[in-house]
Amino acid sequence: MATPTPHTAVPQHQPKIVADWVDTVARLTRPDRIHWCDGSEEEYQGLIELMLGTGDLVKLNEETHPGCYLHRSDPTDVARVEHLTFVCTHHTHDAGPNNNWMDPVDAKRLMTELFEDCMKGRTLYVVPYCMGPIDSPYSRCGVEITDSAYVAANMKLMTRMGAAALERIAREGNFVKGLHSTGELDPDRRYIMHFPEELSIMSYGSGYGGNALLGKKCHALRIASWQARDEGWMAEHMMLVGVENPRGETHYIAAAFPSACGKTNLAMLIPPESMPGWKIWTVGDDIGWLHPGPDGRLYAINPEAGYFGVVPGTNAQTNRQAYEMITHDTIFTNVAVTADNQPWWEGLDEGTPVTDWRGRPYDPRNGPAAHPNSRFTVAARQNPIYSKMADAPGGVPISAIVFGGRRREFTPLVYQARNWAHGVLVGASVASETTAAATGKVGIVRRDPMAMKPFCGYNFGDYWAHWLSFAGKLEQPPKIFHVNWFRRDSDGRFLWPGFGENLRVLEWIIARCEGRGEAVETPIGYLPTAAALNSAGLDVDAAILEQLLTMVPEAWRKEMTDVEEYIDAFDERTPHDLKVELADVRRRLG
Ligand code: OXD
Ligand code: MN
Repeated sequence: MATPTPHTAVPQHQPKIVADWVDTVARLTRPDRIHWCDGSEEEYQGLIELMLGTGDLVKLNEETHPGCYLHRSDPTDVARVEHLTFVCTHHTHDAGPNNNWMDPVDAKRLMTELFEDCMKGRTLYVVPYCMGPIDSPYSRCGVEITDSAYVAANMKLMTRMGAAALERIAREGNFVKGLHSTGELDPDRRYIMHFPEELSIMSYGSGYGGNALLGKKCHALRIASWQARDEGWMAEHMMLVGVENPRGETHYIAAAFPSACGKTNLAMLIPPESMPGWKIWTVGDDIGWLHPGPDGRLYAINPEAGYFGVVPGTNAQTNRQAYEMITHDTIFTNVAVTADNQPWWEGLDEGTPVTDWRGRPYDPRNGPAAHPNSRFTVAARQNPIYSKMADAPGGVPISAIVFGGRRREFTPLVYQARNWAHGVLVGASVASETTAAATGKVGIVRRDPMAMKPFCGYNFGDYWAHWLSFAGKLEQPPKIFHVNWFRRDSDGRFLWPGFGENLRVLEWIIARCEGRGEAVETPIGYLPTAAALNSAGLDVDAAILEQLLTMVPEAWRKEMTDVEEYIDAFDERTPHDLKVELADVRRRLG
């Protein structure tokens, strides 16, 4: 006999397609209670109170940080788990060598066993959400079922969550299904499974953002990239920023950098004093959905409504907007605290930690006080430079796409691809040092095409073909660039000051988009001349600048051999045109 579902507080307009699924999940997971999230402030406060009661949250200093809370995660659950993340397609080649693959039938069997009865004694939260402005044709909805109040509260900050999303789902009749349980937080019983062919996700055993807030990486990148390929758009690991020049003209730039490589800082950049009149407007800091627009340009929306940013290093100099934004109404995860209960992290130039991220008395012998991947969750509207265009249903027109990685050697500060197809090769060639955003060794250079290695929901070979196809879909494609803020000298010191000074590079990029900006042609693309880069008030030696703007052929010959080896691993799925671009660069390099 079927187990009856427990008492359910249902909203008035409960779409049957969602209710039926909730019912099925409840029969499997057997929660004590079901809560349909309406997305209201009162509900958020209720979730906070509940977590203060259970000890899942600690209240921070109300005077200095009103509305701020600290969550300490399980110490084994602090980052994305790429080795436990799977794309489950009927044919293994559709997931590609860039993903871990499991047969969908086997994956379902494994996950069904894990989910069976797992919500006994817990509340099942139904979290309807919309990725993107609620009235945008480019937005897509999902429902996350979770047994974590922390996840429900974070989803409220990160997405357009609640009643309006549920109404849209009822109208459209479809949604991405995301099922999540923290399970026992046992690293040996932890899986993040994606079923792109049926637009669903099952995540078990982790409460960490990228594994558990299913709207973000799982839906808005892995599932959406698959949907985007089928529907003729792109879901990318890109921040989106409006750069306004002193004449009041704004260009929008999309930049794809791997995790923890400065997308949030670039999206909130503070112009240096020597560049008066420039303004920056944040559209998004992590994900961009890009669509060909009616005028032949590429338009972008940010599917998210909040930031889940890396905390360490944030201070009034590196990112004043973020620093101020997280002084109120913020959930911190895995930071340290001071004696008067203020949040503390490495790189904060004030205060002293007394308790580390694990809740132990701070002792430097135990490592950093805040976890290197400690995070803030905050609603985007708290950002003082949140773009008015971030809610525009049609998105913002993109002038330039910028790829970047964390490379200590030879990759120049900036260069421009010759054209769209060459730009796709530049994107496919991105490599970067690994960071604490995922479990595993930090600082190892790995290939991370388009910064999508952990997030592309299908075979990279097909993905590059999809990218190449946009040459025919756009009359005015964005210009494509590559940047590297992370070059170092032999003593490990950074050669480029970064942060606000990166605006000088954006200025050159914009000039190139407008058909200005002096450049020299090299085998890898166009590099700025030192004179073309605005250096008024810049504190960098001419010789260092020269080094940053030089292409070293021997290093690039080796680099392109590595790239070739990498893209060839995708066999017959690697598009011929990409190989042609690569051969062309190799020929130019001699
Ligand atoms: C993120 C990530 O959290 O890329 O944005 O890991
Ligand atoms: Mn990211």
